[in-house]
Amino acid sequence: MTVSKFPSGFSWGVATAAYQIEGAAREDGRGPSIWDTFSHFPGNVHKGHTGDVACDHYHRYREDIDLIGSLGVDAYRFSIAWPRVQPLGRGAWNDKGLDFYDRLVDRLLEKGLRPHATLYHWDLPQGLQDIGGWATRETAQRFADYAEVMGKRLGDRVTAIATHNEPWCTAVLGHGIGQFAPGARDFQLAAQVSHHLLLSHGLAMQAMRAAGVKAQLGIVLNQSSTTPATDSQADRDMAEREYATFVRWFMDPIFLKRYPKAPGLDIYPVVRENDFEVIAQPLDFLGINYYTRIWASSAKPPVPAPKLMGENDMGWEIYPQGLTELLLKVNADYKLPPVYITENGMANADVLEGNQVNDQPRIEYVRTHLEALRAAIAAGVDVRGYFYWSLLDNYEWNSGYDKRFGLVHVDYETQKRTPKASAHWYRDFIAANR
Ligand code: IFM
Repeated sequence: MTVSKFPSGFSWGVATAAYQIEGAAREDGRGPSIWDTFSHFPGNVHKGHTGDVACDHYHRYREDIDLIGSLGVDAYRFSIAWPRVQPLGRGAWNDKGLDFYDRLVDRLLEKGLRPHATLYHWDLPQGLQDIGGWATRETAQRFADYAEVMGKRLGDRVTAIATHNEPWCTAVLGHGIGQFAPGARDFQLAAQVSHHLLLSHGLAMQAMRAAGVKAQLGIVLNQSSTTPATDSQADRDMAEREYATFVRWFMDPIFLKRYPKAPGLDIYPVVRENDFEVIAQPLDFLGINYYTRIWASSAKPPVPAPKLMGENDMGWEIYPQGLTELLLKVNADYKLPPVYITENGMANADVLEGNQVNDQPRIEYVRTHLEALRAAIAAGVDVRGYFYWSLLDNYEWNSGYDKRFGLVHVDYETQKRTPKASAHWYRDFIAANR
């Protein structure tokens, strides 16, 4: 162990999301989401995989929570499937869906685990998509209504509620390049969607505060440090632009009441008077998801990133010091609330051999990122917790089930869970660093 102890009270967790693990897609009154529609459309997802069954967590949540307990963590981050609790995204609520999250939260509390809920991890009710989805402002109000109901229902028992997970993905991957649901390809639309997501975040924060929700309230953003490939003006401009569209695009409205400017950045949404006042609600916490850095090369063909520490099974460069660089930069640029690292993890080409998975690359990934995190904390960034992504191997969106991020291996034929070497390592690391 080369990392010295983390601050007292530091929270250790694992994270998941509803569509990636729950399955039971058509059970107990759950409505369809845009991911059901998207994943069933031929050609959208690797091998045509869908989240219909996933890890069958909806039926196995009790055993899965036991598994979480066995990892020695104190917190669990999960998301609520909006169409499970409100099948059309407006109008009637589904008691069976609401009961599921009640039982999940109660079971976590019984096991001494702090629940961290996320309201939106990409599974918009298809009923809302059919009347415009995130392209319309009205969806922001529907989201605030949903947040208020869930906040009242769970807010006295969960530690934290995040409005959105990674709105950049919803906007850009979902509406700019069509890689994610709903599969639109229009960057002007993606900008407008990002604005409606931010607005929905602000309205949801207001609604939950007005309802007296006791949980910590915040948002989860995916962020990266950015490195220009060379010292050329073109590469430096590109790095500035990429950082602006990835990180500042969401941070500036929330903390500074404006969209960022950067060289060559010329697509902006329509913003109405007072929108930034709504968006810039005070946060109890900021969740940051960090996986890799952005390498900015304007050359054609681009200068490749050096990838000195290799890459993960998604092809993403492993660059732990980017986590330190990022945290120090955002801490200097904004007046941050307490931060949680709400996701960090590695897809690895794991092999199950003799009931064991010896995933040494994942252990090295986590170890080096925790060193980088420790360095940021030592330099003054107020980070309160770390969640490994993910508890289980699961449905990796358009990559289907072939990419494995879990600390726990899942055999999708039998649903057998097998903790990997990294799960044992994480448990020992936490025990040594509490
Ligand atoms: O699996 C995803 C998760 O849903 C959101 N953050 C990144 C993870 C790995 O790609």
